[in-house]
Amino acid sequence: PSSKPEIVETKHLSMSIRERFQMILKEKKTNLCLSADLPSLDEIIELSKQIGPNICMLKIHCDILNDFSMEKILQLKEISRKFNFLLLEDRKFADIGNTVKSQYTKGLFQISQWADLVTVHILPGEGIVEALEQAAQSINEPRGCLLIAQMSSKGALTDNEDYVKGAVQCAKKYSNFVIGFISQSRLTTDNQFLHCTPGIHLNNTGDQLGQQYVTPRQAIDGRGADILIVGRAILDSINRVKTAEEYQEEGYRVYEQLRHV
Ligand code: UP6
Repeated sequence: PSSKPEIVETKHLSMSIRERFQMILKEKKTNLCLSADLPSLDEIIELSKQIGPNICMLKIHCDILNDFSMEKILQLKEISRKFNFLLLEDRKFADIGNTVKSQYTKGLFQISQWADLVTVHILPGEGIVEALEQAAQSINEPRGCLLIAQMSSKGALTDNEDYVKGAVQCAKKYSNFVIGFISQSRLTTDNQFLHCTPGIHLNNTGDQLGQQYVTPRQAIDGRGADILIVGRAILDSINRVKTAEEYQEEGYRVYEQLRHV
């Protein structure tokens, strides 16, 4: 590796994840998160080199990969530093504090070693966030999480006022570690929390398994999204880079208009 990524990395180490996210949004003019739901980490690595300039974040599911290795994931981490995007492991933690602590730091994936951010269900109560924050303190790099307050899928049981209120309360209490939400609506006027919204597609309204899509404009305008999480709309397109550019341009234009950045 050249010395350039090292310089970038040092700069990032002194910033919180929240500060880094805001800086990336403004500097790169993108609020696009690619959901790289592909079976091969090699393919994700190649794609991330091409799409790196267009995204603010890359989201993966490490447990769907057929070629996971720490060596490869650290390579992806290096690419994320070079192209200046965040790495989100969409682990959707959902267990008691003591268990998630191990799931976060141990096992084959050692998620805490490489993921800037992870997704967390609030279902078990705030102990889950407390445990992850505690575990993250053993890593000497900034770490954070996104609380799953609402889901995009049909019939989601998160569609409940008390549930969402609980998520917002928890985010405020642990605001050093919780930098935002996975959401389908604007949950708080406190703009330090980023609203990240999956279920985005310009051409489809859903899939056969309950996924529901809205357009980038509908997500940002109607649903209060700051960050657009886009998977198959890009992955299944004929030219992934060109499609990513389209979602970046459309997404950031609407975001600038509506959030006055
Ligand atoms: N995701 C959702 N909805 C949620 C939370 N997470 O779709 O409420 C995740 C999925 C997938 C991605 O696990 O990785 O976002 C959406 O992919 P798609 O754009 O291909 O539908």
